[in-house]
Amino acid sequence: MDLRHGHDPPILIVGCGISGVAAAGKLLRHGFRNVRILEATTRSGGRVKTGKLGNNIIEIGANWIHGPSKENPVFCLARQFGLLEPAALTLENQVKHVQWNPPQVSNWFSSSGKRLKAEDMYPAEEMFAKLLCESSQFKSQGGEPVASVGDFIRAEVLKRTAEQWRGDDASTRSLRLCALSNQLKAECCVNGTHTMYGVGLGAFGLYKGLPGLDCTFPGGYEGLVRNLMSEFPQNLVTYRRPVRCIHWHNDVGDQPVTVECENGERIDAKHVIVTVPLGYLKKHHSAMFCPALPTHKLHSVQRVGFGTNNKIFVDFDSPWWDRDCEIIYLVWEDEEDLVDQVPDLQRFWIKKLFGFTVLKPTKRYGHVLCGWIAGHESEYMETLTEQEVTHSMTQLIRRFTGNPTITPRRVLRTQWFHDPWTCGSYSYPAIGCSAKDLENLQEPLPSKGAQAQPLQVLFAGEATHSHFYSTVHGALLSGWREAERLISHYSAIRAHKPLRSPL
Ligand code: 6YU
Repeated sequence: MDLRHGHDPPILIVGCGISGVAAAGKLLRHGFRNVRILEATTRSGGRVKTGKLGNNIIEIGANWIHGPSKENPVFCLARQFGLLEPAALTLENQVKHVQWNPPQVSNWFSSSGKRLKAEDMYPAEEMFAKLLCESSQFKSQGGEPVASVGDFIRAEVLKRTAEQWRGDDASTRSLRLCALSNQLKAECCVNGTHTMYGVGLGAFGLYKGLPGLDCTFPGGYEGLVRNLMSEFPQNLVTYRRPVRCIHWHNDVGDQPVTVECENGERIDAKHVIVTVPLGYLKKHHSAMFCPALPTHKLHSVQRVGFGTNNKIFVDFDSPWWDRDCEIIYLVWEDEEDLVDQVPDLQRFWIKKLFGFTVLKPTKRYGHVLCGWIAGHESEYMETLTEQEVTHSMTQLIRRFTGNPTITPRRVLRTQWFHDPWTCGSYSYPAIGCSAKDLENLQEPLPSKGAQAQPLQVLFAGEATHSHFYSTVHGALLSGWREAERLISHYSAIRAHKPLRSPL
């Protein structure tokens, strides 16, 4: 696009996560030069955040490329930048259809300190995977039998276990039911929800999985951000510059949008792309937009869910799990009732931790497990001291293994709910939300009614993607989408008349 000097519209991007970086990159590639990112923190990447545990790289935020195959732009870019291991690049890896529950080598332990046989638990795992798959078939068509995925699973489990597990002995049957509660808690982590009883059955199928066996970045996910930003001009991003309020105009006039920062600075722009997380928007929308968001958009901000999923890394001198183990499940023997929430946060928060993934390869990581915990229990965990979390993890592992001597070397937990610029982990389709809500979240301001939409405020970020919400590729595509919206806007204008004023 030929945007002559002085005719280049000032574009501000709020937030330097992957969606902000993607939007800026595309605009720059199309000749826009007057682009600036305002970022609240001291770093780029947002929820793509790589950290260290001792000498090891760990992911504080996003872990995997979900569905690494040719349709996934994160995979394509990572391949292009040379950030992946050969195994992830094979065609075989890219065609595997595994949804988000790849069959993994699992070790199972119970709350009375027993090692459970994986083959005894397999019927529970299989039933759960089938029910999840069925839950995603409703696709917001209305007339769902029950409101939530949790309710659907519970009702079906009651029916199916009565038939399918009739011949099994009572204790195996009871353990399998408890294992189903464990799977519900694991699914809370996948969805970033407090409870699967809050995930809408109609909307659950809006999420689209891509083929390919999930893979990681051996050098850290942040390598993707660094590569994407490598061609950015210096000073494109202003760090430590939180935006307090966006003053926009509910008409089609040509006045600038004024962005007011926390430090009092006011910056005029022709267009503002807002990429702050939905959790942040839920909490701060009333201060952040003047005039306020239109009602339909605000209702969608409130209806789409945004929950918490945290990790607790635990480092050991030696493993207490099998050599080939990829995932460890912890089954509480008093949870036959398909529960995924605890009655008393203070006393029982740790029961929400469903288990651990084993960081591989061992040669690189040593013996490090990553525990997963979602929901209000996870948010409560964030308020405890590191010593308290370490103590609870030690007690938990000793109890489930029956080995009172196991002692972690180091523990590190994430705190996404108390991160003031994120306020949780990622979005999910809550009860009552539909495809229309995701559409509303991506709608620019002023709303469609205006004949010639001036595109004052645009919205990107993972929660605005219609079917890849909650992922890095969804966030990236949403940034490209909003950049393209502006690119086509100017292509259309230029087809009619040359650009005059920068504002
Ligand atoms: C993925 C994965 N993954 C684990 C954990 C987390 C997330 N995700 P950003 O927040 O990045 O950027 C916004 C910026 O705005 C930020 O820098 C702020 O500082 C800034 N800001 C805020 N307020 C501001 C202000 N006022 N002024 C200026 N700046 C401001 N995704 O693909 N693989 O393995 C995981 C995981 C613990 C926390 C993840 C994963 C989610 C991604 O990290 C996330 O979507 C993107 O990074 C967001 O980028 P962004 O640019 O939008 O925002 C039905 C069904 C569904 C099933 N879902 C299946 C998929 C499950 C997802 N799985 C996730 C799992 C893990 C483990």
